[in-house]
Amino acid sequence: MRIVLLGAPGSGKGTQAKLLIEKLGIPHISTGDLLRSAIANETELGLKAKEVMDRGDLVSDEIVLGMLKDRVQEEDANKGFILDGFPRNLTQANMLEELLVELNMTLDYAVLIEVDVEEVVERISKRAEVEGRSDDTEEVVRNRLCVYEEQTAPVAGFYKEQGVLTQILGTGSIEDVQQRILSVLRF
Ligand code: B4P
Repeated sequence: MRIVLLGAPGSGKGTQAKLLIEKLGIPHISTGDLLRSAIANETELGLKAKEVMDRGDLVSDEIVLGMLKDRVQEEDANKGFILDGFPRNLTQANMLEELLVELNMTLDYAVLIEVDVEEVVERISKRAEVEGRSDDTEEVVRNRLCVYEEQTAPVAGFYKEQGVLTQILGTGSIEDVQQRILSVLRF
């Protein structure tokens, strides 16, 4: 099964994906995690990405696609994967479509997790206290939300046209949201 998780920063994509891997037995591929690991390892790519991420902007499509292309071809992704944080704009959505055709794969679900802005800001402020991520300050989060509205929200329309979009209410407990997602997946 191949799933794309969509939603604003802080909507719970990463949180839900980590729970889904246990149920579905497929890997969680987060472009945010791949980028943060490149930063931690101080690779050339990581150094380029850090400045962009610290502003809350999107890293270049080519860099992210390059990382993703390698990751989806690893053995553990043979039976499927949960993509979290990609595609982030319509260019990336088209890139993913071309990549899947090239690899003879199809996408089964695009799950959009919907949470309102103020809740998202509150959740990320809490995370900032615990994890201290440099892009979790209120000012950067507000920019990430603008980038989301302008560039990422239209991706839901792209998948709606393809007939694979499912919208899920992302408020309530983490377990409630998980149950809502599981109730729409056929596995
Ligand atoms: P991401 O790593 O994708 O970060 P995110 O949008 O904040 O989502 P995340 O998965 O971490 O948080 P979640 O909603 O699960 O991106 C970071 C940056 O990387 C981007 O700004 C960009 O610069 C770059 N990037 C990544 N992908 C890219 C791409 N494809 N192209 C270009 N650039 C890219 O959770 C947030 C918090 O909410 C957590 O603390 C969690 O505990 C809490 N939470 C979750 N569910 C909850 C619930 N039901 N109730 C209460 N709290 C909840």
